[in-house]
Amino acid sequence: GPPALVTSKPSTPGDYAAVRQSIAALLDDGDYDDGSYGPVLVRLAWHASGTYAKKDGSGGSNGATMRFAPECEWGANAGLAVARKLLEPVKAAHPWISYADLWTLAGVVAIEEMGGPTIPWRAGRSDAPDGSKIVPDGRLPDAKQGAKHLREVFGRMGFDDKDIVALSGAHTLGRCHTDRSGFSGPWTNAPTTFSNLYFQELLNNKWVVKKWDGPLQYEDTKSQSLMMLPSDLALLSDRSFKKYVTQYAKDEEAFFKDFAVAFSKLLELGVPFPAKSA
Ligand code: DDH
Repeated sequence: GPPALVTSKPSTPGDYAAVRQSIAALLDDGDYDDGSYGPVLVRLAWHASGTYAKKDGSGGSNGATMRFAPECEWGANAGLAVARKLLEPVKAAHPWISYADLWTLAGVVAIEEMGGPTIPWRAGRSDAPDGSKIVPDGRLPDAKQGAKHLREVFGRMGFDDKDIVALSGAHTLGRCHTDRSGFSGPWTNAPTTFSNLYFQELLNNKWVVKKWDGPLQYEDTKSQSLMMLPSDLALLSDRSFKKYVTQYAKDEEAFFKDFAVAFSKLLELGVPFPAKSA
């Protein structure tokens, strides 16, 4: 039947399987991008979480503050209104789930539905009443920068080199949009399948500066249809990063395992889960 029927099926509070089903039913749309909303939902989960700072516990997915200005208007979040709007019928059908849990769960379901690993996910996030806890703009990574910047941004969240490379493998999904980031094109030829293809393309192609009016980005010399951001190429030019790129290009199982751990951790940064009893 039509997805709307699935989406509007009411559920009992705590029935996350029902929410997962509603999200999964929304993913495919032949008229959107490469045929799936999966990639943009993954990006929403990541940007909702990637504002975290370990030193003071600020930012992170708890609160779902991207509902409010100025966070929803940050340049880095351009295009994510598509993902937030897509999830509104899911929220309406399951009003007991918080936006913060819904956005992170949607990223998890999208990855699993696109063939990726099972991502450990638990509920427990609540929604902030307003934007008073929005952190300063500028915490998400800048695609124009290199290895030092990546270590600063991801180190602030508590991630190491291996985590940075594993998480960057999410660029096997989706594409850049000129009307969102200014960049253009996909990283792989299978942007709606979660795989280690990003690392293979990164390693096995020759990347040259794309000649165009837009911001500095790279294209492969063979097909000239794939892209890399300056920040993606930093994973090749830095010796410590490159070690993991090489490993993940060869060993998809290792990538899936490390990605699942790192992505799950990302989505839980700063979330006040009740302490486990001993
Ligand atoms: Fe990313 N990303 N990302 N990214 N990202 C873009 C798209 C997508 C950077 C910049 C961009 C991660 C890390 C980085 C996804 C997931 C993740 C775009 C294009 C830019 C620019 C946006 C647009 O025009 O629509 C930079 C810089 C970094 C970094 O320095 C490490 C991480 C860690 C993830 C993750 O999910 C764990 C996904 C998915 C997309 C595709 C979105 C879409 O709509 O398609």
